[in-house]
Amino acid sequence: MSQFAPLKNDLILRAAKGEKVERPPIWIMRQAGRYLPEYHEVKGKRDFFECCRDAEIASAITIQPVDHYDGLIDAAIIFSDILVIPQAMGFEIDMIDGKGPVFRDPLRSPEDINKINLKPDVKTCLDWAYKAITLTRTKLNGRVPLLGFCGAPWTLLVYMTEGQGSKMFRFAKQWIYEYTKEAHILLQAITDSLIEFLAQQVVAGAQMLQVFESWGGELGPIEFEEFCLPYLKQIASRLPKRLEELDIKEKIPLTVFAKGSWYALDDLCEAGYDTVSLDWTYRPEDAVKVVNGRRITLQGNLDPGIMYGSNDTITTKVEQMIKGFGGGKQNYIINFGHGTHPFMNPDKIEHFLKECHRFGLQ
Ligand code: 1CP
Repeated sequence: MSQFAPLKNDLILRAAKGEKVERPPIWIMRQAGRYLPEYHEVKGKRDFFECCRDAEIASAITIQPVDHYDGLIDAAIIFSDILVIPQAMGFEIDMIDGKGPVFRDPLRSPEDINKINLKPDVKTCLDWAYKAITLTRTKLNGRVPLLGFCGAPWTLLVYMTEGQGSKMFRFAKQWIYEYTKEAHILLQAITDSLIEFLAQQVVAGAQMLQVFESWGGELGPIEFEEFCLPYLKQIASRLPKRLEELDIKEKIPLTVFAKGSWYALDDLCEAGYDTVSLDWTYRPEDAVKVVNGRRITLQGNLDPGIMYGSNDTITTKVEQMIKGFGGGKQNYIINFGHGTHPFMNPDKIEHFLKECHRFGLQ
């Protein structure tokens, strides 16, 4: 018997598996975070990664949006970051207020690979992440499912080589175009670690998983096929085998979010994922056409910037979106096309969520 309480709301798991649902489930990328005053209260002056590593704090922050929007949100996502895999491989990262993550010693030439650990023991060195998941799932007490996640290999290669977010991707591009062989070695090593990391998150209690390829759109279609897709496919095909080895019996839905890679939607539908998450550059009707009856659930895709519009605008856009995805009673999960921003008004988000419920039930 499971150590956790039975789920009272399993809408998102049913939608991800392609079942008919009474309304489309909703969660929001970066739903825990800086736009919520209670986040700042709990975080205080503590370092970001210190909060992730403290199971009490991480679980409290994870549950904040579920409490704040009581009954309006259908999943929690563990408070952590995609950069914990680079940390496991030996990178030191500072989270700088107002700037984001900065790596102390990014990879600038193939020899630099020797400075990192390509085969970290992610079960041991990220044990804090699993403890946070187990505690959060216990505290959630079955209210909504808990999502785990990771960054995709190319996106993590970008951070490992650039050292931070980028506009020009000078170093990441040098890796793929000049140090191509070594870039593949790195991507493969990251992939191996990610599979174990995702599997251990499930062992700890994660009930659905998302892979964030946030920098996918920096590559053209041909490069996406070489540097993203094969690794995304490996994750989807090897993870279930690893979960089987770990004696996980239930099916764990897997989502891929490749921001900006609109050209890859057809390929992503064949990549082994249950759910494909879309940014706001897709017209929902067009995405549904590309899916063309395949057993894929789409997730997305409201421009988060719409939260800066009036409540009436939000209402109109929610209606358009849900209609565009065919009403949302099957194969659809509502989300933003990317994460919340720190400047957003929590009340606007509440209006968004309520309108999603209203139109989703129609
Ligand atoms: O509710 C949640 O979603 C919280 C969990 C979460 C997730 C899923 C956080 C907390 N980060 C992420 C994923 C993440 N981290 C991604 C993929 C999603 C996306 O594209 O946004 C990426 C690219 C990162 C890297 C990262 N971490 C950035 C972006 C840097 C850049 O390149 O511009 C930033 C700012 C962070 C820090 C971070 N992670 C999470 C939060 C709440 C914050 C802000 C930290 C703070 O100052 O309090």
